[in-house]
Amino acid sequence: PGQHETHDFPVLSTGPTPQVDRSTWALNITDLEGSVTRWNWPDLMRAPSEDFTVDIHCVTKWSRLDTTWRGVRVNALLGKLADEAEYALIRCYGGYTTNLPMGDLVDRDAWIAYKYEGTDLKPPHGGPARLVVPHLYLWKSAKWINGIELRRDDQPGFWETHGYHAYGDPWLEQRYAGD
Ligand SMILES: Nc1nc2c(c(=O)[nH]1)N[C@H]1C(S)=C(S)[C@@H](COP(=O)(O)O)O[C@H]1N2
Ligand SMILES: [Mo]
Repeated sequence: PGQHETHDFPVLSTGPTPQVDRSTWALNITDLEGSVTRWNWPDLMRAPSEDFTVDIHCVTKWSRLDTTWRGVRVNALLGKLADEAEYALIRCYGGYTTNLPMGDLVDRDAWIAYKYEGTDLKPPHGGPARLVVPHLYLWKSAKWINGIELRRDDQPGFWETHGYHAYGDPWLEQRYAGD
């Protein structure tokens, strides 16, 4: 509801595009005790990956249908760690953050994507790797992801502290806090 289809792929970033090299790329998973499990690029490449086709919905009212990606399911990375946490705070190169309930990362479709339409994900769209969570507004799909912090509480991220909805279900038009 409230969306229109676009055939472009607009770039929406709050700051400059970080230049992240695969040789130094890392994804740090922090558990409730503060222990960090670090995934580097070869680790990510060894994880089970899959091609997927999804519709994406930006809160600025464009939707793009049938986008094709390749990536690793978040639940394949988190494993049992997910059981102990209620929420996740996602951290990115460049400082962007966003929050999600843990169930949305591990019981629904959510991937760390590194290919888009058959080629390496370009830096403006989040390369080397970004989160893709198609059932929520696209601001939850953090570009240049480098951390998943497991939490007991729901800590608002960047847009969530600037008036956007804590959850962001596009089917319910949860655009802004209070929607
Ligand atoms: N790190 C980071 N991730 C981000 C953003 C950002 O500014 N920084 N913008 C979000 C928003 S508001 C949208 S709509 C999508 C846009 O993704 P795109 O630029 O690939 O279209 O990325 C999301 N992920
Ligand atoms: Mo957005």
